[in-house]
Amino acid sequence: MTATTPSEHDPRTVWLSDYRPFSHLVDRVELTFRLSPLRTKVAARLHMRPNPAAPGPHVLRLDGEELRLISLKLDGALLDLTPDETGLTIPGDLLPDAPFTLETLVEIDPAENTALEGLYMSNGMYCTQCEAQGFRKITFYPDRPDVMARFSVVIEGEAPVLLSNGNPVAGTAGADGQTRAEWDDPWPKPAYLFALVAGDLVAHRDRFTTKSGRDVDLAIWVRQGDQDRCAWAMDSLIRSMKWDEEVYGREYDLDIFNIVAVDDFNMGAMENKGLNIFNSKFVLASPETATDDDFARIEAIIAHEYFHNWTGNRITCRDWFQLCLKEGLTVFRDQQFSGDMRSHAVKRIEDVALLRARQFREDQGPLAHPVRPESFVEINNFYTATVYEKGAELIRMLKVLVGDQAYAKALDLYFSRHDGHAATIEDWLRVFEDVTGQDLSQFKRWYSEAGTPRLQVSDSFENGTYRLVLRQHTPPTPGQPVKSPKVIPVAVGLLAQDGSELHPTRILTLTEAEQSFEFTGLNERPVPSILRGFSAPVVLERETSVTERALLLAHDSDLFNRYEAGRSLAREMLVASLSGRPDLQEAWLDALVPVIRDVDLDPAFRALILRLPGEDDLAQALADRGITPDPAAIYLARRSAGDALAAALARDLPGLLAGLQDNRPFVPDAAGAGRRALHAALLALQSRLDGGQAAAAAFAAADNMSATIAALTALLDNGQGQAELTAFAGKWQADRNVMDKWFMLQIACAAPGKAAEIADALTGNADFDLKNPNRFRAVFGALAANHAGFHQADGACYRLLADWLLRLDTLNPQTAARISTAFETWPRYDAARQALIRAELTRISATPGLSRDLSEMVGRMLAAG
Ligand code: B3K
Ligand code: ZN
Repeated sequence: MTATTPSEHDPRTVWLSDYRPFSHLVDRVELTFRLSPLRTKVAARLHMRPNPAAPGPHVLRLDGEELRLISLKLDGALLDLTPDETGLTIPGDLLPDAPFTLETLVEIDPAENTALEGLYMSNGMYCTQCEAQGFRKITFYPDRPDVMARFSVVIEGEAPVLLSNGNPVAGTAGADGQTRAEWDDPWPKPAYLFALVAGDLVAHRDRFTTKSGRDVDLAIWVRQGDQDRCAWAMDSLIRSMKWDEEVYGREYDLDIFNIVAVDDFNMGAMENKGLNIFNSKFVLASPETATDDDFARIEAIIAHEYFHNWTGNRITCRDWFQLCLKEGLTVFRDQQFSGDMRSHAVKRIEDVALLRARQFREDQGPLAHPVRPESFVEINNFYTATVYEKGAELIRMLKVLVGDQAYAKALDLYFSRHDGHAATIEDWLRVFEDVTGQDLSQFKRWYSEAGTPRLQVSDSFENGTYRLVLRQHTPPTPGQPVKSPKVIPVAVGLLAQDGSELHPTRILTLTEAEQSFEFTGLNERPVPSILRGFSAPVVLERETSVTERALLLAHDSDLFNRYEAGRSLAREMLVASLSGRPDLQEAWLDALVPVIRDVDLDPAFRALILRLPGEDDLAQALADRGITPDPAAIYLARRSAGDALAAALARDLPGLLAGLQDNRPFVPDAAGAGRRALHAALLALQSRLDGGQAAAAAFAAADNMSATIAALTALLDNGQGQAELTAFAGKWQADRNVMDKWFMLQIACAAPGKAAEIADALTGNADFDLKNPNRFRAVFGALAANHAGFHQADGACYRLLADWLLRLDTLNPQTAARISTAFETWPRYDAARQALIRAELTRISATPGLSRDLSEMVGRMLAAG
């Protein structure tokens, strides 16, 4: 019997194997918007013809949801057809077998649109979000990415600023306050890249000249008062444009590039052609309001959306199953960019930490799915860490396997062969095959099989030959009980016992379930450094001694694996103390403390290595060893390790902290960020020793948000900081993005047993706004991330979250579904907690009128039982 997943039984399921080309082609789209909050009129004129590549008969099915159809005309003649819940069908016998024009007039209510998909309003401003299937809430249209058309848009309203994709054609403002603008996008695009913005906005402007001499006007549009917080985003945009020219040979292709900041947004940002729309959190920054992490994230997201102009927009996806084609590649490109702008090693360590925390977690639970899924009920549920982050890892592996030069050639071929088309993973892999002559059919399994491979290693040394035996195994995932061997590039270097490099990095390509590799001519038994740079997204399972890890931590030439040695030492130590095995704390401290004291080592790296494995990570580590995690015990073990580290560094802390004190003006560069990150980590340790004295002083002296948050976090973690919280709120009350931090921190730092109470109280705060996804995430994202807090034994947090997910689902299903992943790890816990979570999931799933989004997620999670 083959395993099934719940979506297979859902009649709404869409299958990759059912893909068919669309019946018609759309050559041009002319849209006219007459804006009004409750009655926006959208007139659409579609110039269409039968698609010669699609077999007839050519019935025309247009998607459309929540639209009031006023009129429908075919080649000028009125048609009397009634739409159904999801669209409009025009029978084949009414359609000419030649080009025709279809005109619709519909009415929509942007002010009532709380789902933030389609055309909606945020603080009086109109904006759109069409990916994945929001355009069907604007007008009747074949809302699928393989239908690419040229769009021209007229906007009529009262707002001073009216924006859409492409280049501006004309704009007028009448004395009566009526405004009108015309936009034309010369590049054919799918509907999901359509965008419109209208509002009372001001621009922060700059210019960019492309390498072939095109002058581009750049503008970041924000609300009055926010224009002095756009400089960093603009600087990041200009660096991204230059980088894409230099590294990928990709130039910008319009005369204008607009970015708009919006407060109410379901995700980070959106790459609409020539008109990127951003969550304001990922645009606005000043040293007073944004932390180093915020600055780095803004830089990365600005780059990501800009890079989509080629990987996503010029070359788009044939269907939504190919989502990783644009997302995995674009994430990989933004990771490369951030590495070039900052430090490659530090960036890699951070990316892998995120991959493990989000993607490995997903891959090991009931929501596991392949990088290219085969079915979905709601596509918005598949904008996941697997599609994005694992998708990027697959590109990174490909690059390692074919080499940098072949990678560059393959990308050039990809851009020239598929420009202007909607492509597939098959197209993507074929360019690599054509360039290298390699057969990538086995590599392709990475796209179709879910789950994180386990890599086991054993070794031997005899007569100067060192032999490594590598074994791979991927545990079953929902719907995929049996896995096959993958192509795994394993980067290995060898160290001598004195820490010097015996053998530089070599790529061992594992293709079988088990394979051995030899290194010959060695004079001593080496210490292997395996999976350097994290060359593949796998779990390395290797029993090794503390001495060996300490040697790698002290000497590995690969900074990632130095970090990895430190991380695994800490993890083993904590797992050992939690499972009653002999205490490894001393050995861990002996290895770690010298690294922290080493002032010649990059502060950013030392900050990362000081970070103890997270509670969720430890829970998974225990579950992997067949031990049921006890959240409260994990919390205590981690705390006591922190106390021990603070004690071991007691004499060094004042000097180290003083050495990192920086009186220069704040610059959000990597060096400054690294120093501040190390300062923050040490300050947290110092607080364990001095009762929060240094942190309170640091809070009072802080002149930038990074320092403020570092000090406040140290205090809250120590059970203090109430006066500081009040002062913070007093100062920032009017700033939504900063106040999100205030909400988030209190819950993230809540002691076990207090999280439900604090989160509940915060939902009663006058500034809690269910309709604002950032605020909802600040509260409930933080609650889910506070491991011991969330898993409070009486289930109070489970109930609280379920209650609020149900409330949010009636307004904004997409965000409700996203945050429901808080429950995805439930099968790891004890029977009592499992029963409590199952009860909440069951309660949600039994609620009448549940959205497709949330019901799919809850159904998949429940199926794990
Ligand atoms: N492509 C968008 C994400 C759209 C999400 C739709 N639920 C942002 C990005 O990945 O760049
Ligand atoms: Zn993207």
